[in-house]
Amino acid sequence: MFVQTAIETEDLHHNPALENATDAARYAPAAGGKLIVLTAPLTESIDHAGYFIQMALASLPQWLEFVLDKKYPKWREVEHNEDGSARYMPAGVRVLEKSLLREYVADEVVACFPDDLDKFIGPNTRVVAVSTHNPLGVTFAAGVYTSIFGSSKEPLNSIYSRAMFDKIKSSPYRKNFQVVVGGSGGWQITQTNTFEELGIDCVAEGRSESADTLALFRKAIAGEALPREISLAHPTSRDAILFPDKRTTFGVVEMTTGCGRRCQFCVPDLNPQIDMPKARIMDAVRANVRQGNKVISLATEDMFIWGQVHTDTPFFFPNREALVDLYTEIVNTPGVEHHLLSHCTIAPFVVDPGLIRQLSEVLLPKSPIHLPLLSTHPQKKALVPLIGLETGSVRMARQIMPSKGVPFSIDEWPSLVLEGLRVANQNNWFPMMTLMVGNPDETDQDVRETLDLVYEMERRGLFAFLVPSIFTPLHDTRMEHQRGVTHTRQLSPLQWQLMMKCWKHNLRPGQYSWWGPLAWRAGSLFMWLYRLRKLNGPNFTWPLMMFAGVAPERILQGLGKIHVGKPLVSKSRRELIASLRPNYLKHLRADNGDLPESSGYSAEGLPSQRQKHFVAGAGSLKVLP
Ligand code: B12
Ligand code: SF4
Repeated sequence: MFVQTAIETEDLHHNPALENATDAARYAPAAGGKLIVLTAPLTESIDHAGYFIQMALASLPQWLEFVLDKKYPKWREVEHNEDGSARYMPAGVRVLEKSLLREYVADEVVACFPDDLDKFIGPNTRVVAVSTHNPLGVTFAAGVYTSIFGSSKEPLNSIYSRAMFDKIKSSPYRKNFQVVVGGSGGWQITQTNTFEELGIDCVAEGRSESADTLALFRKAIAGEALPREISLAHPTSRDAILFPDKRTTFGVVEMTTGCGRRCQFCVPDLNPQIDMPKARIMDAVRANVRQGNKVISLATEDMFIWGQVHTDTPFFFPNREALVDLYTEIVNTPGVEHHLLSHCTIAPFVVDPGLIRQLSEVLLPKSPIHLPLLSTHPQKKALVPLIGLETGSVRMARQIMPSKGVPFSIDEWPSLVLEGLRVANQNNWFPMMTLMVGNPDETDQDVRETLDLVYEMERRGLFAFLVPSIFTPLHDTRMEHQRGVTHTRQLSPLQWQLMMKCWKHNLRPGQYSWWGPLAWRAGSLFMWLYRLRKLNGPNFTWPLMMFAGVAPERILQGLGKIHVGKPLVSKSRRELIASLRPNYLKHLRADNGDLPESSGYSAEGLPSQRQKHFVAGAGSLKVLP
């Protein structure tokens, strides 16, 4: 269907902006451009070198771009289809594209990289829709590192996003189209009120499947004024979720929405808890592979709820058979060479270590991540899911994430983390765990307790990449109006120590040579002398000295400069299970052991478990009578 637009194309030829336009802009796209042009920042679209490069782009300031250039000289090289459109795009763009194709013909909609916008924006263009994850870098674990490293507070991702918006804003056809921004980072525009500066007409919050989205685009195409902000409804059923049949960045395919653990600071948890049908996940996997993707990653807040949403069993008791079946089929799909994990939670590692063991067997061979000093896998492969640790303080955990550890009580949080990590490490899972520093109401004692947990991990030889970030109140969350630390200069000595201790801990798997850590530490001392001491203030000094290893930590503690975590006594898995509500015991797998003797459950499992079958291939779970 070609849509008749309210603004006539002739207007454009009188556009004074064209008189001063660059050559590229003066030569309008041959067919007058596309009606709807979709794009995303380059730094969010690249499908290169795995997740970590994008996470670095979200965290490093511009002056450190040379580090990435050196390590990944080709990171900016993207692949195109024959017509110049993008061969891959973030999953958000692809779902929006699929949604629009319900109403518009393929020739009216294009998804392209920012550098190619001039090829597609023309006199016929009525909407430029941008999908973004983190356009201004004001989210957690992003702004913080750029402010530690100084000069510009903006991470690279923000620099590239701004360049994209400038390009759209300066298009000679700008008067004829409206700019709509959506995706999980749209709120950053609203919160910083950068509509004018970035040339944005409307920020749309929510899902593109919704009828509201189609109505919004109709309005934009008709040239009607758009609201500054609009909410788009989230589908409430799995069948209403759309799956792209085009290639996505990193082969991202949605696995679940929502979570259910109700952490106060969490955005995705506000969405309905939905697990996607297996058949549709597999279609999207195969579509990615057909179009040249060798990597697949299932996007989720907690992979362990899949297969257990709205069943008779609470979602926090993972459905082992369903999960193993799904992942087995994905990694065995011809063409899938690698698989990357996204997010999960720690409690399932304690609930069902057998599941972790089985998943390791399936997933490790296809993991692109190698950790030679940590992994016991013959090829030194490792699995690195993202898990929220957030705090080691039970007081703080009760306040901000009371259900994070269900079925266990949040009072057991430190034990749960230590025990979960033990199971994870044993199976070659070395998670990336996020910590929140500077929560509203956080006391020195809370930070000390988090340090105690980090030191205890070290004492037990456990490993996770620890990624501390400064508390960021995200829009619409239950903590939206709370304020914590907003600047690195406001961090207390203990909060700085926690940040630097985490990074010191993270150096462990990188210690391939005697000189590596030495060079890193000498470099950090140099940076401190050169610029960081002025930038981050006096509270940063001793934590940095600790990080650089100028003296043993015990000595720094003796001088009263740092807190060396005290040993923790934690509960074993058996003890944790003994602390569960009796009615939860029936959901535990007896083959993991550790069930209370008084429960009378045998190693064959419980009657209820033996009756539960996963109907493979049907994409649904059935409890047979
Ligand atoms: C996979 C993933 C990643 C991957 C890949 C990202 C990529 N470029 O493809 C990696 C690991 C690289 C990554 C990195 C980061 N991520 Co991330 N990531 C995710 C995850 C798990 C899935 C994203 C996804 O593809 N979802 C599926 C698609 C379909 O959903 P969607 O993008 O939201 O799109 C829907 C709607 O938003 C809407 N929509 C999207 N675009 C548009 C556009 C318009 C115009 C309209 C109308 C609608 C619309 O329609 C779509 C569906 O209908 C989400 C959590 C989640 N479940 O969403 C976190 C999440 C988006 N990430 C988050 C964060 C913080 C980051 C990092 C900053 C972390 C860090 N410090 O390194 C970086 C930033 C990277 C960067 N380049 O700047 C946060 C975002 C918080 C925020 N902005 O408020 C989330 C929500 C995780 C969380 N629990 O908080 N991430
Ligand atoms: S466990 Fe993670 S995804 Fe779930 S509510 Fe908490 S922060 Fe959100």
